[in-house]
Amino acid sequence: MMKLYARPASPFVRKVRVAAIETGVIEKIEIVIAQTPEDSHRAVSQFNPLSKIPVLVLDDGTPLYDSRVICEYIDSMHERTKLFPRDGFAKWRVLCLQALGDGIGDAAALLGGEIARPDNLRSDGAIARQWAKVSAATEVLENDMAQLDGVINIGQIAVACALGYADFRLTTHLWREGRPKLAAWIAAFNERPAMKATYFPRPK
Ligand SMILES: N[C@@H](CCC(=O)N[C@@H](CS)C(=O)NCC(=O)O)C(=O)O
Repeated sequence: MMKLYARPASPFVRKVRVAAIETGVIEKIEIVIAQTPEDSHRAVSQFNPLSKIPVLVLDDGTPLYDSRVICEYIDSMHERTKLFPRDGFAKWRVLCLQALGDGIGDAAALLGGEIARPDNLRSDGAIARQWAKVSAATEVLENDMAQLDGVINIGQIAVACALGYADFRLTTHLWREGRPKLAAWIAAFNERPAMKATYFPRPK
């Protein structure tokens, strides 16, 4: 079995898990979930000098990171419809959509972290900068929903996992306002069994 090093509420881990479920490769993966950042560091720093999850350790011990590389590796291991289009311009569009989705995830994580800092250390400028990224990215999607059309691909998965993470992480900055089409799209996408199987609720 390959081993996927994970944390419970990471959009990037979720992306890998959704890709693995959608392609059937999940059967070959054991998921190792660290409950604290310290446990995660202990588990993955030997495999990834950046000490970030997800890391996929192959059967021969080779570690792969980050989520983009892992998802593309997973996509090489099955014969179903490919999540990464192989050729033509569709490939670049899907990779760019993945980058947009991952960027929303990065910005939501930084935004959540900044909001959680003590009053005297929190930077309104940093909050505004990260929120502007989430807001602009969701606006670009809202204004051209055709980007999300077509058979399931890694770009759609990245966007869905990032928006799910924003729902989980942010209580004061809500991306759904003014984004009704994107909200409807994710409601439908969330019905996929792979999204349901990897859902994590907002903490009480
Ligand atoms: N670009 C990376 C991002 C991974 C990432 O940001 N992981 C976070 C958790 S969501 C992490 O492990 N952070 C711990 C740290 O930075 O020390 C990917 O796509 O996998």
